[in-house]
Amino acid sequence: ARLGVDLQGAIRSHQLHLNYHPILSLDSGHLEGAESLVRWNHPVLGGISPAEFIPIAEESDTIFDLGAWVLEESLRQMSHWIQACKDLAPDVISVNVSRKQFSDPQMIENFARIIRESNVPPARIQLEITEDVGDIDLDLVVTRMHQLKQLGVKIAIDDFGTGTSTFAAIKSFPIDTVKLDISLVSQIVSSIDRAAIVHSLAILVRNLNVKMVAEGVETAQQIPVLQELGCHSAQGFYFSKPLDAKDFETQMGLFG
Ligand code: G
Ligand code: G
Ligand code: MN
Ligand code: NA
Repeated sequence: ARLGVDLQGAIRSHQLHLNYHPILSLDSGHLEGAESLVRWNHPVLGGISPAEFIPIAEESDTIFDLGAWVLEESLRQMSHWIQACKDLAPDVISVNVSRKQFSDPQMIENFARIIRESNVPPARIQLEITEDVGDIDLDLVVTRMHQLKQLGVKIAIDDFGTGTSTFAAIKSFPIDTVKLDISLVSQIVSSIDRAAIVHSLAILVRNLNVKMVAEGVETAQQIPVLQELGCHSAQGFYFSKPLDAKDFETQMGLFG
């Protein structure tokens, strides 16, 4: 509860910042995207992981304000990169959206305003949502996803292939991208069964004309296997850790 109270203040007093994780073409190395990841530097407790504070924010409506802040800040950064770096900017900024945010009656109104005021072309914005919507009504999520699509943004399914609802998600959601979960990617080299699952998912995804991105690539050996399985985009510690904006600019060569 204490962290929940601190979090409201953290948003107001600039204790939050974003890191960016590069999404790369496995074939050309081209910078296809940047996933923004929130970080909290607590004045007393130090760095707190989003794995810890996002669930706390989700227990109250704090996630609504946090989600709005993350979207605004991601788009402010992306707008800067587009203007300052031109062709060297990432193609897409990918922003995590908590399933709980879908229960916010103002969600679409707020997202529409933030996107409009950002000056980032909506086609260069991707919203990531996990395939399991939990206790949020599936019909509500589907309706809101269609409303988001009408704003012109891309939708990605995060943690794809792990949940209990992989097929429901791919069938019901208007998706552009699936992000293959790290738990599948980590085992494709060692487990024939896992590779077979990824292969099947890849066929399904390709037939639906959906882009597949591998998450959590950690070794060089995984790359040819992913390409063989039909996955041509990836992110992971093998390429880079999530970076703050300055390091992202330097390491991704955004200024040439
Ligand atoms: O970046 P890291 O591995 O510490 O992230 C841990 C978890 O927190 C991941 O599940 C990630 O999706 C989630 N996360 C990170 N940033 C955000 C954010 O801005 N919004 C939401 N909803 N989740 C985030
Ligand atoms: O749930 P989501 O996919 O949004 O989680 C993103 C988190 O996954 C990021 O916080 C990032 O730190 C973590 N991540 C990204 N690539 C790797 C990787 O190669 N290995 C591990 N262990 N974690 C990763
Ligand atoms: Mn994600
Ligand atoms: Na994931």
